[in-house]
Amino acid sequence: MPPKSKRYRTPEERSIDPAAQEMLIKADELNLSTAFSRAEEMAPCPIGSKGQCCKVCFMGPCRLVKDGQTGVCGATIDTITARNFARAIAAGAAAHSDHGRDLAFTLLATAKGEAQGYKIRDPFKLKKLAEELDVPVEGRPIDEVGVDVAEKCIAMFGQQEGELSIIERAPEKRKELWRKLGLVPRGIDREIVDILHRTHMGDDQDPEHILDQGMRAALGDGWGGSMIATDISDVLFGTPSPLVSQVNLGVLKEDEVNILVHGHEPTLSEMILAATSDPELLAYAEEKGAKGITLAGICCTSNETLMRQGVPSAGNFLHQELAIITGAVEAMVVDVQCIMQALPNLAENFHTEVITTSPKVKITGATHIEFDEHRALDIAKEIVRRAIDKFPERGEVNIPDISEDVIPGFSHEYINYMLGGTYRGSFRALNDAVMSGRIRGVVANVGCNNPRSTQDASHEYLVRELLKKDILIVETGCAAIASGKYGHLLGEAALEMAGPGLREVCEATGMPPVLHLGSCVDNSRILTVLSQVVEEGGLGDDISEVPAVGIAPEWMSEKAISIATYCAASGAYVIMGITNPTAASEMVTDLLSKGWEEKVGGKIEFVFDDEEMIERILDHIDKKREALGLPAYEPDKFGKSGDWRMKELEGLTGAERELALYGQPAAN
Ligand code: XCC
Ligand code: SF4
Repeated sequence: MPPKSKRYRTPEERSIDPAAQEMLIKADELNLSTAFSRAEEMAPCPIGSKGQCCKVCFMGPCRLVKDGQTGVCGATIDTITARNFARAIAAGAAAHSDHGRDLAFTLLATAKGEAQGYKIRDPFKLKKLAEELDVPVEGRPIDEVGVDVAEKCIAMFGQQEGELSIIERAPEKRKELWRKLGLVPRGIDREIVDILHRTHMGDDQDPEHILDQGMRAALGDGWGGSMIATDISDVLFGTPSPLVSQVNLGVLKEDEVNILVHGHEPTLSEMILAATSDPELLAYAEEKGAKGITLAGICCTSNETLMRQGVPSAGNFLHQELAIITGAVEAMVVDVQCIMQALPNLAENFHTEVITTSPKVKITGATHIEFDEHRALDIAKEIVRRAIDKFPERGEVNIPDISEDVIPGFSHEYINYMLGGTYRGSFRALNDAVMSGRIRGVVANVGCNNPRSTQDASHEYLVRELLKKDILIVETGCAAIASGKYGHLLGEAALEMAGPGLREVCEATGMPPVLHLGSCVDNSRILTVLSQVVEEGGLGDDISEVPAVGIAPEWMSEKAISIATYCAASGAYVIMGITNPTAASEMVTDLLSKGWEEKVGGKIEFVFDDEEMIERILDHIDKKREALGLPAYEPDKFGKSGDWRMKELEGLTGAERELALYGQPAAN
C-alpha cells in the first residue's frame, strides 16, 4: 500500500534496511502505527528541540522565543539551554551508571554464592580489577576477591569526596588537566545529584559553570559507572572475543518459539539463554508443535549476548516494533532503557507477550515478571515456558528472509592479543600503522537510530566512505548493529571497501577494519583503547592528540549526550547528527565546541549533512597528524604489498623477478 498522504514517507525514505522496509509495508497494510509513522505525524517541538523551553519551576514553564527575552525569574536563553543540556547529561549518566551499580550487586551476590546460575567466568579480569582497586589477591579464593571488588565498586557510587579511583586509567596528562580544572568526579551519584541541584530554580546560572559540572558528571559515567558495567559484565559473563553470528529480522525462525531480549542488561538474558537449552523446556516446546527455541536480541541487551554468546541480533532500536510485526515473536522480554511504550499496544495485534522484568520498569499492558538474581534461572525458565505457551496462538507469520553474518566481540584485551600475540599483547602495530599513514586515523561510530532520519542511512554511508579513506572504525550500540546488517562487520566484505593502506594493515594483522566493541556502556572500552594507544607511545601524550573522532549520526537518547560529553571531556572531537539541542543559544553551542576545545581539547559539534561530517572528520584527523609531526596522509602510498604484489611477481620470469625485487639483476 502506498503511503497514505504526502506527510508519510515511503518505506525507502524511512529505512535503507530491506527487512525494515518489508515490515513497514506490512505495518501500513495492517494499519499499525510505528515510530516511523508517529514521527511523521508528530513534528518535533520547535521550541523544545532547540533547548528554548525552561520548566524547572512553576512560575513557568517559560518559552523564550523572542530576542533578548528572559524567563519570569530573569533566566537567559544561554542559562536555560545549558541547564537543559546538563540535565540530559545527568539522566544519561544516571541510566548508564545505575546499570553498572546493578551489575556490581550481581557480582556481590554471585561471589557470596547467592546468585542462582551465575559464576565468575573471567577470574583474570577480576584479579586485574582487584589489583587496581587495592584488593589483596594473593592466596585468596576468587569469590572472596569478588566480594571485595564488588563492595569497592558499589562504594564508588556513594563516594562523597576525593577522586574516583578508576580515572587512574586515563593518561597522566589528561588527569592533570582534569585536576587543574576541578573535573575529576568525586563519586558517581554525587556528580549527578550535583547537576540536579545546581540546575534547580535559583542556583547555578552561569552557562560555562553549569556545563563544567556536566563534564564532571559525564566523566563519572564514562570512567565510572559505564566502565564498572563493562568490567563486571566481562567478569561475570566473559570478556568478549570474536565469534560468528547473524543480524537482522531473518534470524527469527518460522518453526521455532522465538524469544526476544531487549534493553541493556546482560544479567537476565544470559539466564534466558541457559533456559532455552533446558531439555525439559525443549521437550515442552516440541509438545506445543515447535521445532526448538530461538533466542535473539534487540538494542544493547542484544550487543551483550551477541558478542559473548553469539546470540543473533534481530536488529537495532527501530527494529523493536518491526520484530513484533513479523508475527513470529512469542515473547519480547525487556529490561531497561530504549524500550518503546508502544510495544504492548502493538503486541495486542499479535500473539506476542511483552514481559517487563526490571524492578524499575513497568509498562501498562505488559506482563511483569520481576527479575531477582537470587532466583534468576527459575525466573528465566518461567519466562521461556510462557513463551512456549504462546506458540500455538500464532497467526500469520511474515519473517523477512534477510540476515547478515557478523563477527562481533572485540574487547581491548582481544585487540591487544590480536595485534601483539599471546605473550606480548600490544597496541604497537596499530600505533605504527597510524604513524606511517597506512591508517589515517580512527573513528568511533556509535549511538542510536532515530526515526527523524532514514534508519541506518548515515551509519551505512559514513562507515563505507570512511573505510575508503583508510579510517579504522570502532563501533558500539545500535550503530554496530547497523553495520552488521550491511556486511561491514565481516572482515572480508569490509576489506573490499577499505582503502589500500588500511587494507594492508588488516590483512597483515588479521584485524577487521570495523570493530564491534559492544554495547553503549562499552563506549568505556573506547576510552580504554584510546588510553592504551597513548600509553603505547608515538601518538601524543594525551587522548586529545590522537587522530581520532567520535560520531553519533543517528542519536536520540540522553545517554548519547552523556557519552558525547565524557568523550569530549576526555579530549575527543565528537560530532552528533540529527539536531542541536542547544541551538537556541549561540553562546552555548560555541561553548560546547570552541570553548571546550580550548579548555579540555575535545568538543561537541552538531552536523546534519553526512558529507560535511566526513569533511570535518578528515580535517580534524589530518590536523592531529600534522600536530604530531606525522607524514601527511597519502591515499596511494600504500597497498603495494600483499597479494597484489605476489601475483605480479608470479607472472614474471626469474630474471625479471630479480629486477623487480632488487632493481638490478642478481649477482652470480
Ligand atoms: Fe538505545 Fe543502547 Fe541508543 Fe541503541 S544506541 S537506541 S541508547 S540501545 Ni546506545
Ligand atoms: Fe521560567 Fe525561571 Fe522558572 Fe525556568 S526557572 S521556568 S525560566 S521562571
